[in-house]
Amino acid sequence: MKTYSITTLNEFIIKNQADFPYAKGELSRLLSHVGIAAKIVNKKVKKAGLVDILGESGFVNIQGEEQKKMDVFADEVFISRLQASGEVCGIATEENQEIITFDDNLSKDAKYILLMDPLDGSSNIDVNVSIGTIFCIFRRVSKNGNKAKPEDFVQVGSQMVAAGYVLYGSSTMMVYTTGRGVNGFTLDPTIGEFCLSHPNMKTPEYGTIYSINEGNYAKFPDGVKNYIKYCQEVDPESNRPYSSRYIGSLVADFHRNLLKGGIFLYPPSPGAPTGKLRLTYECNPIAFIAEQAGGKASDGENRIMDLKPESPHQRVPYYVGSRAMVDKLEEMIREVGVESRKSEVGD
Ligand code: P6P
Repeated sequence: MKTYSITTLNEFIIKNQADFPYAKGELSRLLSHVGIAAKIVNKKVKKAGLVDILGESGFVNIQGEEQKKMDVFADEVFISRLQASGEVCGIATEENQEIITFDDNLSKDAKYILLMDPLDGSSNIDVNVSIGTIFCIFRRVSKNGNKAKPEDFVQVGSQMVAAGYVLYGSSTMMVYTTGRGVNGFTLDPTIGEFCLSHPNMKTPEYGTIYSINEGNYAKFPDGVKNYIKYCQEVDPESNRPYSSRYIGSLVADFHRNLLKGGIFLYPPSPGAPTGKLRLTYECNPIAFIAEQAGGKASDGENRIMDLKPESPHQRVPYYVGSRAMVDKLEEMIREVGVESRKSEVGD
């Protein structure tokens, strides 16, 4: 009789823990608790359009309870589940200006910290567009047995121990890496488990999708404008036309490009002079996934995971996806740099 052959998230985590000889299970337990929080958030997100919770705050639901914005709800769920894990001593999230430190005895000795955007793109929930949770995990650099310190939350991205995202889309997926490849799990609501559906994910070297909010085109740096024009001509090497695809939800745009090949761009603009996306809990985790899948993530000149954050909420220009596409964009940004230096010296 054919058995129901699935690999659940927890089974996969435990199986792969064996690959880390010195692992004592802390990271495994932490990742499992991220999965539990994702399932709780998913339950609310999937019915957000009904009477319970809308994307906007300030409404009172039929029980007369003060309604929370979905991202506040998601933030509270992840914080409570992660504290219950006892495996993190502190958290930084987009929803909280200050870092959250746990000083209960269990958590104070924990060796990990976590940064996250609990519900990225939540403004899309009212129009039923996919949204996501983005997270990354570091070892603490402050002394165990004390509260987490600010320096724990501004580490260079290359120090990440794990990173991932949850995509609340047509199906709900959790995609993560611990530095040994990328694996994707799809939630089977009939059994309430994330099941391995995309083992060892790799992104195509080239793609024909570019994702950018072209409403800001007039203000983009010249190198980015030149790259968009390049995408709008048929690619001379492959004779392939490009497609512009932009959902306005980072996790959804990135996930599609990860599978099909493509580049996501969020350049500086007058409204966001250093870019809109946050280095620590949006750009770094997605960059870790991208690199582990064979792709690349840059701020236009530098590897994202080499940047030293100044604060947990620092914003940076962000270009991520198929390696050859990010390379081409960087080349066009450099060319403009050279041209503008030439024009300055009057060559
Ligand atoms: P814009 C959502 O608000 C978000 O943070 C990302 O998920 C998304 O990629 C970006 O902002 C969209 O920004 O300016 O194009 O609406």
